[in-house]
Amino acid sequence: MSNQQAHNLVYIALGANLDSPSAQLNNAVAAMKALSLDGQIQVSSYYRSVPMGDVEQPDYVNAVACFITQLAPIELLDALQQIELNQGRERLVRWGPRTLDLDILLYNQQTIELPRLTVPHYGMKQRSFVLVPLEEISPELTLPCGSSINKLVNQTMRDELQKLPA
Ligand code: A4P
Ligand code: MG
Repeated sequence: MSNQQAHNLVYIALGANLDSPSAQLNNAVAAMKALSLDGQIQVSSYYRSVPMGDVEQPDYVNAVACFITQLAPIELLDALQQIELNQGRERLVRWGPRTLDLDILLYNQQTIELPRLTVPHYGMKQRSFVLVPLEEISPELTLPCGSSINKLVNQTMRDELQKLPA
């Protein structure tokens, strides 16, 4: 264990668009429970979203999860990448289709700039499929930059997503 405080509140973006995406997210949530200090994990609804970017590919299922962990940031990244690999993730095309993508959105209120890890996640403030589920689980959240989540989310973003039945 590295020199981190024991209770770190983390937010993770989940995305999948191959091989039964909702089942991929269910499996990822189950796997992430092992990273949670108390075995608890809060998960948003699942949302269907149109692919961002120019690659022709199936629609995504996206969600956001939140839990408390003792893992340091790089340990958390390693653990999430292992879960991606366990679920058959292959890195073929940047922004291309994937069985599972797990991105660290927030780690406490820390700003992290490491070769392998940028937190807050660089794209999060532009992405409806991140902001809408994030607001669902943490409507009072403020980002390290000072923006509050409910000011970042607008109706156009909500309209871009289709909430899937639980
Ligand atoms: N990395 C740096 N910071 C982080 C972080 N905060 N969390 C590094 C996770 N990883 C981070 O990621 C590449 C490298 O980013 C990692 O090795 C890690 O060291 P990757 O998962 O291997 O590759 P990627 O996901 O293809 O690239 P990238 O840039 O993360 O893609 P995005 O931004 O995740 O976009 N459309 C919809 N509707 N929904 C989606 O979820 N996702 C993408 C991928 C494209 N279009 C989408 C969606
Ligand atoms: Mg990624």
